[in-house]
Amino acid sequence: MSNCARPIALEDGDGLVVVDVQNDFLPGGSLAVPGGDEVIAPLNTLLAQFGRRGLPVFATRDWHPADHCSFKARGGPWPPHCVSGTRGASFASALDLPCSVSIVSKATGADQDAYSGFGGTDLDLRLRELGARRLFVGGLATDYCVLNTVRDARRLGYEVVLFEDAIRAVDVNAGDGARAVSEMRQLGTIVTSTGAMASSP
Ligand code: VGL
Ligand code: ZN
Repeated sequence: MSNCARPIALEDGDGLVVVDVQNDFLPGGSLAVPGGDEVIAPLNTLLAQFGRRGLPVFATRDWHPADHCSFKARGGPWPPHCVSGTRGASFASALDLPCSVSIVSKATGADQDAYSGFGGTDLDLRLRELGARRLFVGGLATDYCVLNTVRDARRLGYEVVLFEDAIRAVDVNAGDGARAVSEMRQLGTIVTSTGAMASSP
């Protein structure tokens, strides 16, 4: 263990939420997040642990039409990214998602953006149906979709465990990622790393 905190053991009611680990957010992608590929190994560790316990796994994805309002051509802040059905929108092939993964597509309409996995989706309903009360979160990007997903999760009453080794920030402004992590901590999120998981070697 790298810290002195009690190890985290998975329990019934835990759910893993993998946020937007899509090719366009990885190095070489159209909206590449620096070090974005580094989240894959720690997420695979969590995926294996959730798989062994038979606990539910959710994967959110940005799933935009080609004329999405967040794209520069329409006056938005971003280059085109995660256009539905393209390779850039596919989950990273190295990410070990199980066949049973519950996929949550967001910002699917041309005039609607959503950084949160809960925004305009049935994620909350699906989590409740499966009895999830504590969400383990990692993915991309810390300062956009991870932050907004965690804000909504806390507002909706979920416990949240955030894995610092399994997130990376866009950092449009220096420090955005660090500020996002402190806000999430302030909201009552447990901020830890995959090394703190009880079953890790
Ligand atoms: C995201 C910018 C634009 C994200 C999505 O997944 O964090 N960032 N669309
Ligand atoms: Zn987007």
